[in-house]
Amino acid sequence: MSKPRVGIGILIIQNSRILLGKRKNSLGHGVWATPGGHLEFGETLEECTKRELLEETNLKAESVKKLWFTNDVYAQENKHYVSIFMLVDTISGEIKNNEPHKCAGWQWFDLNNLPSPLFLSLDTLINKEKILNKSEKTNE
Ligand code: IPR
Ligand code: MG
Repeated sequence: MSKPRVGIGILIIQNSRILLGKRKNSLGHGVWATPGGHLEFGETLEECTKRELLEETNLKAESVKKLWFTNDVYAQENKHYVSIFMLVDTISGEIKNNEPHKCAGWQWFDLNNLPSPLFLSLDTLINKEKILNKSEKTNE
């Protein structure tokens, strides 16, 4: 039986807007998710955050903070991830869709008007754990 893996979700929030992309992967195809991906062997959470953000969006994370975690079973895909959400409040560079085979494109969404459906771990974070409270929503 396969074991749970660790995923990193990267929250880029500016002026009450969050950066999301529509996934084209097998896990969560067609749903809206933050940048992020698998923690590789030996990586720190900060290294993984910086690597995944650059790989997927071309953005450089200048500051990285641990925020929260979720524990999710993706029943349809028979996968189980603990996702650690990292908050990146300072970025540099120009946003590019570096992995068009995995993401339809990156867009900013108002935190009070998010698209649907959300990727399971992000949905858990926002709607079950209620972690993105007013203070994060107004992080400018
Ligand atoms: P990669 O590593 O391809 O970016 O993985 P992902 O985007 O499919 O993310 C998997 C982990 C999730 C649960 C955050
Ligand atoms: Mg990814």
